[in-house]
Amino acid sequence: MDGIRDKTIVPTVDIIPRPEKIERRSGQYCLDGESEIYADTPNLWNADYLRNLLAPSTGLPLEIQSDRLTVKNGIHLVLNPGLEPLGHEGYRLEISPDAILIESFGTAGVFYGIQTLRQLLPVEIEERVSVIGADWRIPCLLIEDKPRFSWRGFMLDDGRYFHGKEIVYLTLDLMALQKLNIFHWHLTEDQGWRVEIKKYPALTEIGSHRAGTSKTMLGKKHDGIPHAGFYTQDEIREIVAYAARRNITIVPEIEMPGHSLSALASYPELACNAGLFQVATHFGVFPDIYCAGKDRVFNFLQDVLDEILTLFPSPYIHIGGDEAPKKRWKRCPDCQQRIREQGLMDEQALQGYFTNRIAAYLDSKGRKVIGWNEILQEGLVESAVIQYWAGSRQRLFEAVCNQNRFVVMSSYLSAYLDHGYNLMPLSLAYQYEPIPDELEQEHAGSILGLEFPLWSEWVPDRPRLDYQVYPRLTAMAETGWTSKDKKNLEDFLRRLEKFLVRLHQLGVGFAPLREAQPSIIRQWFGIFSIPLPQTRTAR
Ligand code: TNX
Repeated sequence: MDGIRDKTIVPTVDIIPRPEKIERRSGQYCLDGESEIYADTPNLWNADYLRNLLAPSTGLPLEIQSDRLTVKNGIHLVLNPGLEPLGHEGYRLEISPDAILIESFGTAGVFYGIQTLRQLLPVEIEERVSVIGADWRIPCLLIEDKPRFSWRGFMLDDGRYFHGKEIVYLTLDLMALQKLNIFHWHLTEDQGWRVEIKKYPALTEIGSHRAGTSKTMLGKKHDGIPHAGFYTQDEIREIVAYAARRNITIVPEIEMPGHSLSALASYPELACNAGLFQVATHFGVFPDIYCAGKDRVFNFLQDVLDEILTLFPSPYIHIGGDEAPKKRWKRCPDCQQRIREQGLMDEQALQGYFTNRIAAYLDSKGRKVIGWNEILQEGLVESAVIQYWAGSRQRLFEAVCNQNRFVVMSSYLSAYLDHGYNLMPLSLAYQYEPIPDELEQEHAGSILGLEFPLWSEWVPDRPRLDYQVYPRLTAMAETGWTSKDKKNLEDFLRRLEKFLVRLHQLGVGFAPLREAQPSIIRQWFGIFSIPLPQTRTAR
């Protein structure tokens, strides 16, 4: 029959990220026509999620029951205040021959228990059509699990290329599978503005289009193929809700003061010298940035952020801050006047003023600012979080130790998914340790976690995206969740084999292991090469 497959299914225990504690027991639970789901009221949405996950491939009714006592062969999803020590994301999963119990202190933990249960089932569970003759058996066991870090992030750069909502939804689904909980959404860039702002329609009418794309960093010539796209506010609201159901916070990034040519092309009066700006057609760092001397720039940014705040409930708002050349500010009378008025040392300090003014605004709205490590300057609001990517580690440690600042680690050399596998092979991705050795134990808690950015200069489409991200993100997800002493590369690679079959089943591509783990010679060679611009299909 069309769309139906015959399978013999064998249960194994290969979970990524590796759980804290697994205790195997004898026997098996069998998911069958009798099986029902019970959920307490806070977990009803988890019950729906579970049913949608299991019903298509199993073809089973899996009714959701509200009376726990009458549930047969049940999967129980419940809160248990006694599990507070595991935190709101930790969970307990007990599989016995006649019932499955997933319990947690919070609904997020129950959700993660479901993700673990999913990986205990054969990969055919991911089929979206009914698999005939399957035996949906799960080995009996007890798992107790909790994450190491509270910030387990992935960043998608939608500015350089607009990827579109299909990719975003899939990304959120795959993040959930890997127990990642922060989706950092880089929405504005020199090459494109990707979020509808009602008060400033030109941002998307003009700023979301570019005339073409140059395949070299310096190239002034481009391919003449227009590229465009943005998310409407309605789409964003749906995406944010979809993410929330998967325990994912979306942290939007509105870049400032640099990487902002698309905004200047739309509203040239935001630059130091109003001129004819164009949405960038090549990549790199551009001298034209928001003017720091004109108050209208701050009014504009506050208006934009006001709309962003209504769309994104995230406690954190990312304001970029990286790679802002000071060339224009040096010659701009308004910027120079601001420097004098404020008694600032130089243009570097002017960026500090810029950041602080925006950070104070967001702080007054009850949101925390996060920015790339360049925002770390004198007077930065206390609550601002630093995302470390490059630069002085000493400064970072001082901020942690003297100012009690929180940090998210995304070291350029070890966490960038846009880098080639020669430069960052899978084993290096797996071994990335976000708590630096130099940091005293008492400050380790200041590291909120880690994040893996996918900058997309060379990522124009889905096959390339899959290839860059997988399997490295899977390795990094284990670092975000699993305690350091439980991590083991060999064991991970063994579990990964099954995980890759699951990705394949989900229609997701990945770099084959021989490319993800290149020889030492190729790795050395990689140090001298930049990521290749051409697209390669993953499968
Ligand atoms: C640096 S990381 C950037 C990005 C580029 C990336 C390419 C950071 C804060 N800025 O604008 O896309 O390198 O790897």
